[in-house]
Amino acid sequence: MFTGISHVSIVVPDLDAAARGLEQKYGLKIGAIEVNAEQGVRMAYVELPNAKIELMEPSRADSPVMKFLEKNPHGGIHHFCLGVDSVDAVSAALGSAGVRVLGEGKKQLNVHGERIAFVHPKDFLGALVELEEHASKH
Ligand code: CMX
Repeated sequence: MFTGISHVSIVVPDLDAAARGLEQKYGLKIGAIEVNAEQGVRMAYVELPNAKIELMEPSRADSPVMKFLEKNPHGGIHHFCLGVDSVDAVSAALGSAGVRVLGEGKKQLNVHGERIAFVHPKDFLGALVELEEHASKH
């Protein structure tokens, strides 16, 4: 069902400044900046050998991550992401166990076109969890 940890996602108020800081202070290489218009985020990844760090800032004023930034003006960890073999199958199994998968089954895609869904934070120990569909972990 779960294929591994894909990434940890941090919402930041200024993506370019965050990327510069991680490069200068930690030597972490930031990949290309991309926009997921549907999710309302401008984003980039740090690729590590076993997982990624995702950096996101709102790409529009009504972005869902704007609410997070209003509560956490300096940014912070927004969610972590588990790889799954099938978003539909895992969502159905979790639903049967009483776990709320957000979005009412509406198809959502990450910036790479992979299926994603989010688990209600109150149903995972207070942490927002993204499910991301891919055959093998990356
Ligand atoms: N951490 C903990 N709790 C959170 C949270 C977070 N990051 N974000 C929201 N919540 C809480 C809310 O406070 C709310 O709690 P209550 O039920 O107690 O009020 C609950 O979770 C549901 O949140 P909501 O905003 O009411 O619900 P929505 O269904 O409208 O949206 C969510 C939920 C989390 C999907 C949305 O707010 C969000 O963050 N969307 C962006 C998702 C994202 O990161 N997309 C990027 C994909 C990048 C890519 O790979 O391309």
